[in-house]
Amino acid sequence: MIQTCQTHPYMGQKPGTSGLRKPIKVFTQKDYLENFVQSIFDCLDVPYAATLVLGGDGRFYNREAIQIILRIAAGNRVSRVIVGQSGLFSTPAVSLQIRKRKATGGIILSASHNPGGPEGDFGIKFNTANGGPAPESLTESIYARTQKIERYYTVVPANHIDIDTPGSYQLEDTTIEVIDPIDDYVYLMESLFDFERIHTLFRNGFRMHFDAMHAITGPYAHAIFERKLGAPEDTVIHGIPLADFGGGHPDPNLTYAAGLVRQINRPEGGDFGAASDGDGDRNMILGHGCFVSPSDSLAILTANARRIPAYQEGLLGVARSMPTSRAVDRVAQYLGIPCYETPTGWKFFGNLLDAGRITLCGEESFGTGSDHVREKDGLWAVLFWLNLIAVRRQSVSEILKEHWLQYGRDVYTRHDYEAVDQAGAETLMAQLRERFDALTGQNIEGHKITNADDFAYTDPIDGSCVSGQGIQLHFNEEDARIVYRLSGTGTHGATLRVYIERMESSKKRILGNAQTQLADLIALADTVAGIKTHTGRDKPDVIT
Ligand code: G16
Repeated sequence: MIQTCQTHPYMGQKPGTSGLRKPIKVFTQKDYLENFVQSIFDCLDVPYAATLVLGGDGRFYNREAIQIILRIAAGNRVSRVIVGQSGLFSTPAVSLQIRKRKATGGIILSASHNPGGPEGDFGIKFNTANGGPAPESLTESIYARTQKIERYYTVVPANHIDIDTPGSYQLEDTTIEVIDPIDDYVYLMESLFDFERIHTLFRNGFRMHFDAMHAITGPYAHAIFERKLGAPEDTVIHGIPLADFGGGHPDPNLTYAAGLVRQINRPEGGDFGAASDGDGDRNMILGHGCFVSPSDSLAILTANARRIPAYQEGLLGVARSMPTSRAVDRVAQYLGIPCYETPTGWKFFGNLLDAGRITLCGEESFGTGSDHVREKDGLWAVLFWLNLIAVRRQSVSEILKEHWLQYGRDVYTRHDYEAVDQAGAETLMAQLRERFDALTGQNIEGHKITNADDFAYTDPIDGSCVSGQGIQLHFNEEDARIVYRLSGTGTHGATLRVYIERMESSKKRILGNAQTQLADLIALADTVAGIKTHTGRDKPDVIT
């Protein structure tokens, strides 16, 4: 039944920040998915000895893609494929299964927070045996392979495996095991956090709303918050995963989860709000009348880690991506633990976690995680906050305020200009790069640029280097920074991200609105880079 099919390379199958993401219409072209999957197998040492974990966030084309991948796996005589029931797995749950089963790796079908449905996006990424995203060296090899591919292996006839029923199936030499995608994950969470204490919190009337955004975390959230922790039945909203995410944009931020924000801010709206994204690795944390920026969240979790069962021995170290605010650096310094600054992309945390250099890590893009898996983990972050609230018996806003009063506040914002003209965005970046020397030492509108650079990183474990990871303007005299980057996850044109932060320690100003506090630097970011000129936009699409 194994058949060799001739094929031709597609240009541009280059993974970005997190796997290959393209509009669904690109992915469904003849042999497009087949080429990429075969290229993954061609880069595995011995594909026939492999055990793989396979699942996705349930978006449009997920089920068809699972069947195609199973046939290619069988065509390559892969030993075993573990599939989430109905083809579903959250990204952190895949990471957990790879580690638990000592698998060779896993294939995750998701375009994360990008919209789904027939007009939306699809994505695929490969995770390695540590459970984490493939490093750059491997994604480059997979890409190189896609550019030369001439054949792939599959099985005919195209029999469908019953992925809706847990059990063991055989496709040629390949054993396919369909498993419940939730149980092991819930068990892991129970081992990390004080569920009894959180249960008591809910029993005493604590009100929470979790917005699953019609994406993958719905079933996990019902199981954990409502069934395990005793939260009322309406705690999880938009809890049914839909192929088009209900027409929404499953990105847990103030713009795309605005309904949740309004809900929590109503007089009787509840004490705590949280949301996760398409594949369950991102999180947004809200208190009544307050938003916790992901950068502050990482700093607060770090400062309070010893209050949580899994981290009561303390942390080995922490890491943040470059554009994430420096709030966690201040906590790490106070605790006397190392703090690493990595490029954007969870894959850069993998070596530090594996080497035991860090325990927690996080990014401004709503990602937070720890060494319990090798992916960021949305529900983990929500449970951490719940455990913390239960221990400290304080509201989210009280915890946030106390944190700022102790450490100072890195007032922070990110402005996104989405789907702008690619050439214009690249020109903006190129012109900034050419002017580093001229900008350094300049005083513009009362702000002195102490130095300008393009972030480069050498991995302290394997010595691998990457450069061109984002332009930083440092204003050391006012402890401020502006960062410009082009996103590596968009699928239309370019997305320019501008990150702006300044340390504020004056008690009078510490609680102010970030957009107001940073208005001068926001204007300066445009003056220096010519954002309006190059993008043709006079305001950002998303402000975080
Ligand atoms: C991915 C990566 C993250 C990254 C984020 C945004 O997240 O895993 O590490 O911070 O994209 O990247 P960019 O700024 O390049 O768009 P996800 O949740 O989309 O997989």
